[in-house]
Amino acid sequence: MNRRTFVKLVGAYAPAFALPQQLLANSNDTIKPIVISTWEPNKKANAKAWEILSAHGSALDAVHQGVMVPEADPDDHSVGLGGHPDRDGHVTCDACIMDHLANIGSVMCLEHIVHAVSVARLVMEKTPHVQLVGEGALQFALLNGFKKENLLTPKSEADWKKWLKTSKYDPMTTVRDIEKRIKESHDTIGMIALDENNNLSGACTTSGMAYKLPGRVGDSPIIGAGLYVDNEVGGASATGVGEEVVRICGSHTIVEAMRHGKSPKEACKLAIERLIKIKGAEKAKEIQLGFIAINKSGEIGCYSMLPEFTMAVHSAKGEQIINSDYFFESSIKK
Ligand code: SD4
Repeated sequence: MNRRTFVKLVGAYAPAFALPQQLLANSNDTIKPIVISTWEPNKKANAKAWEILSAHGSALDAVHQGVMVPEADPDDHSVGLGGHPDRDGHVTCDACIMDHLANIGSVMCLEHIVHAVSVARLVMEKTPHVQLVGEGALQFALLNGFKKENLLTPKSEADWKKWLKTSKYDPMTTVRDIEKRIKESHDTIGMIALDENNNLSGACTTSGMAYKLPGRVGDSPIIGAGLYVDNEVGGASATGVGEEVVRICGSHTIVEAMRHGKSPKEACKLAIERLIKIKGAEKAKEIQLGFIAINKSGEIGCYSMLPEFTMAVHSAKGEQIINSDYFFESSIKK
């Protein structure tokens, strides 16, 4: 069985089977339309995006509707409804969206609204601004017909009350939880799609790091950090400890590396290496970061600091899961 047949079989018959990245990344075996997302469980979001792409829809509509799937899922404790709250028990969401014309919109620290990405799209399409935060973002959403809801579910509230007993904020606790969570639910979603008209768009949405300080904003709603798309080059998105993604303008760095000839995977690796250079290996190997990228030809790639990161892909070949290559073998202190 050659590689092409194997990939096709996996796509058609074994959706949960994870492929090593070298089987797909950096290959010339590209295909459009295509959608990629951070983390295996977001294959459900990809499936929604694929419905739109395969019905001749736009990449923008595909990423918008795709990321709404985990936003509405109460069992996803990193996004929208059911997200883990800040240290005071408030679920505050960050989201952004970017299209092929470099139109952008984002909301930060938005409470009470399930679909933060839809508010971000409205910021992009209906205001002269690109970012709204906190109370202002909420007022804008309510004025535009969004419903005020309680995003703290009994499960996320119970987890928070358990955390309150120690009240110790450790971003890597959140990241360690990822390993557990991805087996059972989902995680922060960054999604990029390339449609049949050769246009790229991306979206990213999260409830951020669990038990963060009130008012904390991560990388996910920051254009250039959690997400960046350049329709001439490609797009990238990030997950992991947001402070570190912001430090290196992660997604923009990756797109610029692709502009200068790197493959998507090489570009993701370059961003990881840049952070290691800044932080030093000892500190860097305590931080989980994962990047996904796609170029204009539909070539895809991903790379992470530590093991366990996955990328979900959906195209006419079906659904594929790619186990990301990573820089440090294993470093998380359990
Ligand atoms: C943040 N990058 O708020 C997000 C968290 C995340 O998987 O990606 N979690 O920092």
